[in-house]
Amino acid sequence: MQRVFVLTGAGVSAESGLGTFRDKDGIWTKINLEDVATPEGFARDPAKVHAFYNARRANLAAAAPNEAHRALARLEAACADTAREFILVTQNVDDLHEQAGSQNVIHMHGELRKIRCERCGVVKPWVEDLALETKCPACTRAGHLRPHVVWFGEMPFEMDRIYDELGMADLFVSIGTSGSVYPAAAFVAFAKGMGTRTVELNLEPSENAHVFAETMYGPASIVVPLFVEQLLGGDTW
Ligand code: BV8
Repeated sequence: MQRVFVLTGAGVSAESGLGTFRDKDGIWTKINLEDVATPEGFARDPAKVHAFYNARRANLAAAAPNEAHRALARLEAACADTAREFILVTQNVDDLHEQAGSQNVIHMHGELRKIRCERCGVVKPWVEDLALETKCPACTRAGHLRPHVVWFGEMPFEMDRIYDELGMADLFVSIGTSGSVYPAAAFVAFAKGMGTRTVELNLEPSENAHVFAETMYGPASIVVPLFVEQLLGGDTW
């Protein structure tokens, strides 16, 4: 096995204290995603959207990577040591993978700790609160800054590169995602169609659990290190 492709979702950061979206008490059970995760919602009430992401930025400041994030960083290092390719595509906007040491990461839904100016196009790291009157650090105009995240109805980032990598992978591992948001939810069927080994690691079966050749259920901080140790100790490594 030469090329590993890992997809993660909110479940990988759940034990770090960041909320998931569709579980019981999930984020979308408390706030209407149309109001805070769509361009229309932002146009309608930008202050509400800024408050939503300011609260999540504050949560992230208090969060730390868990054993699942660390196990994925170990897997990436083991690939580098054995001339294997590794890519981590995450739906998450937190930077816990990077904090744990992951390097080759694509944030297909953007990043909570970055902002984008819709007037001048600049993208900048940002950890404080954001408000309508915040001035762009580049063009200095206020009223045009938004979180650098992908809302519903917007095109996820780096899709061409993602499909290239997916087409070349011989192992596809999906971790901590309900398989309910597209196009990420379609990756496993694409990988399976390419003859790739497909593995789901999740707390419970996702919406597309039936597509995976192999599954392991339990908290990510348990099943991800276990899977990585089995992989690195196995005869295909
Ligand atoms: C687009 C923003 C097109 C940042 C998010 C078919 C094809 C293409 C599109 C669509 C389609 N059908 C519908 C669509 C539209 C839409 C969509 O998929 N809607 C869904 C609801 C049906 N998709 C889009 O709009 C996408 N854009 O397709 O554009 C286009 C084409 C041309 C031109 C322009 C546009 C954009 C989708 C991105 C939206 N942005 N986030 C933010 O605020 O975070 S999505 C949001 O959901 C988050 O990013 C989140 O990561 C993502 C997926 O959720 P999960 O990560 O899976 O989280 P969830 O809570 O659902 O599940 C958690 C899982 O973890 C559970 O399974 C649970 O069991 C498990 N778990 C819990 N605890 C643990 C655990 N596992 C392990 N250990 C634990 N401890």
